[in-house]
Amino acid sequence: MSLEAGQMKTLFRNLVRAFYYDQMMYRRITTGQLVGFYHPGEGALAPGVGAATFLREDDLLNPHHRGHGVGHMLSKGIDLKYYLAEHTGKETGCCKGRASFHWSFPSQGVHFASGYIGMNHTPVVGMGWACQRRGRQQVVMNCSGDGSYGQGRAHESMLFAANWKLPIIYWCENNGMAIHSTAEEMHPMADISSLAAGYGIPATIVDGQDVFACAEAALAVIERARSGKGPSFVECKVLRFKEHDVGTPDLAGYTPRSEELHEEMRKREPVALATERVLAEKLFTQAEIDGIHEEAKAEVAAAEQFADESPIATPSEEELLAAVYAP
Ligand SMILES: Cc1ncc(C[n+]2csc(CCOP(=O)(O)OP(=O)(O)O)c2C)c(N)n1
Repeated sequence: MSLEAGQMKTLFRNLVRAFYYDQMMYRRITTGQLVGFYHPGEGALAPGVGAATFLREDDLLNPHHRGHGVGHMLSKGIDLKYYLAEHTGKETGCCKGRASFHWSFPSQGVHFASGYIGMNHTPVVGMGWACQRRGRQQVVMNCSGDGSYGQGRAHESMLFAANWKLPIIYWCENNGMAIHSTAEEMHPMADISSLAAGYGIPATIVDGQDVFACAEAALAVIERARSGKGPSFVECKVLRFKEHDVGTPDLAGYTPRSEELHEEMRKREPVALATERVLAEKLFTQAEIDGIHEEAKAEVAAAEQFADESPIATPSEEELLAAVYAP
């Protein structure tokens, strides 16, 4: 499905916006200005932007945790200042500053976040079933990493989705790593998408560094899900340029990969690749591209100002205790 000029322009803008959000989050976690931890998204933001830019507002989305879903969520039209406020422990956050990196924007189709890898694969079945029963042609974009497909629930989920022809897109952002373990160590097949064949789910593999390729794949599977043909699987082969996360004390800063390898990977930086393409196709002039960067920086600065000027979250003792479950 080839993209129109307007669609490519929107994707380019969203990718640049995601880039500056990610840079800001990384700066803040390394300077003590973000609650919890951060999984750097640098180099890996194109799949999220491609997956979410052409979703409808009433479609359901599970963002992947890499880059804390910033590319996914802003592309779906979510105002990330409420997410940044959450992540800085402020009362104005999307969960009133109680949830650190866990997002929730139910009115825009983003219902939950979990620290439990692969947990998403279970609720998406119920979400897909609800969408099917409502009959409004909504789809469920279920994004997660290669690591999540080691969970048994991923397989149960695909089985249900295939049997019931649910409108679920299994969107795998495969960076070949899960913390320090390689996908090669954890999966017998090089392509995670080969798992989908066992359930009769059609699968596509795309270059996860190329935001346009990701979006073309997304448009095709969104259309398939909307028209009642059932689930699809898209595997984006993507790169992780940095450590797994920053902020978890026993992991912080460590990566088993060399800096030389990261440098080699950076030759396939997605904003640079997209810039080459939009210039080659004369979609934007260099001056317009510079303007897009300035707008994105200003958007991020305004989000930071909002978060920083918001009051700190102050849950009462009763509220805190009400959230404790003890069997
Ligand atoms: C059930 C569970 N096991 C282990 C972890 C610890 N953990 C956090 S992120 C992660 C790796 C996830 O890898 P992947 O899904 O491939 O995404 P990536 O971080 O590589 O983008 C793991 C194992 C967890 N959060 N939940």
